[in-house]
Amino acid sequence: MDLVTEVCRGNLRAIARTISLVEDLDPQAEELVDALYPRTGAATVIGVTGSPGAGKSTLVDGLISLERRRGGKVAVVAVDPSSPFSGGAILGDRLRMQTHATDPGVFIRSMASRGFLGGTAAATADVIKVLDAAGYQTIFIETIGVGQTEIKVVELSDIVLLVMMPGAGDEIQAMKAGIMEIGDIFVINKKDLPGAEKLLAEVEYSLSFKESAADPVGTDSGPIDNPILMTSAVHGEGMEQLLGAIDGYAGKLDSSGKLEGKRRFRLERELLAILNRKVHELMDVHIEVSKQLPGWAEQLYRRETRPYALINEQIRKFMKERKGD
Ligand SMILES: Nc1nc2c(ncn2[C@@H]2O[C@H](COP(=O)(O)OP(=O)(O)OP(=O)(O)O)[C@@H](O)[C@H]2O)c(=O)[nH]1
Ligand SMILES: [Mg+2]
Repeated sequence: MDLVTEVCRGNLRAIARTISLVEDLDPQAEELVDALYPRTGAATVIGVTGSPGAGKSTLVDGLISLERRRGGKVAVVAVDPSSPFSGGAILGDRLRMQTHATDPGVFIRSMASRGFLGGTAAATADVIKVLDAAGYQTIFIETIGVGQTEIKVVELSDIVLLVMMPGAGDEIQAMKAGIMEIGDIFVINKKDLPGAEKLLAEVEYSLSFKESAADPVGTDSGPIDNPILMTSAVHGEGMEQLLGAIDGYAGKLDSSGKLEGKRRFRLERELLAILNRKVHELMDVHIEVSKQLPGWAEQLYRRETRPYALINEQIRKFMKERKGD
């Protein structure tokens, strides 16, 4: 099976296989991703994050239904945290999207986040490319917005939905500037529960302080207003409005040039991440960094060497050896 051709045709088995290769950092994956890259760029990537149990999956499930009615193919990538606190969560449990299990226009995939920070983000970025090339117009990435990994993953999105619910300490969360900064669209889910109005007031208050200067893209068309919506995902309430807000936001991102800026910025960071990883791998192959580390640390501990002198010396050695290649 020619994976590239089959992925572009939307062959589900080929897509799943390619994603596995990407996740496993298989040597084939680089070539596959490169071959698929020219076919990417059409998908809208929507990050969905927020506290555990806020209703992210239920919301995505509802959005998929609406999106499917319009005829678009939809993919969902759920990044599962490897943190010991939520490690017990079964992926299937986190994904309340069984409604769409048999719909060939919907692709749902879970990814376990990897040990090191860049790993998940890099793998997720490549998984998004595979799905994009496979013709999914909308790609949701669901993460639990607690850790660094999740924030990294969210950075891969064109639009980020921050999902909150009343009575979960989200009132306090809302006050944290960092968490407000990552959201484009704010969703107060479970509006059927007490405290939803209070949370809405608090989110509105916090957002009034949101610094437009923090916009990393730096286009001068001015900031786009952040919509705040109230939903009851489990009852299907507010879903059309949410989809409307997403469409509206996407339209403004596009027409203002911010989407383009965001994507260029993302590519810069992606390239830098690949470069960092490659340089690291290269060094590892040639001077076996991981194996040497304990010995180096021992030398340092005994004050037999100094940190920068040691590393600079290793780099010098490496460069000299490379010259002979
Ligand atoms: N009352 C109420 N419950 C809801 C609503 N939306 C979702 N729930 C329930 O909240 C629970 C968690 O929903 P999920 O969609 O799994 O939440 P999640 O944010 O994806 O959860 P994690 O992925 O585990 O972080 C489920 O029992 C849902 O049925 C809502 O609008 N109102
Ligand atoms: Mg979930």
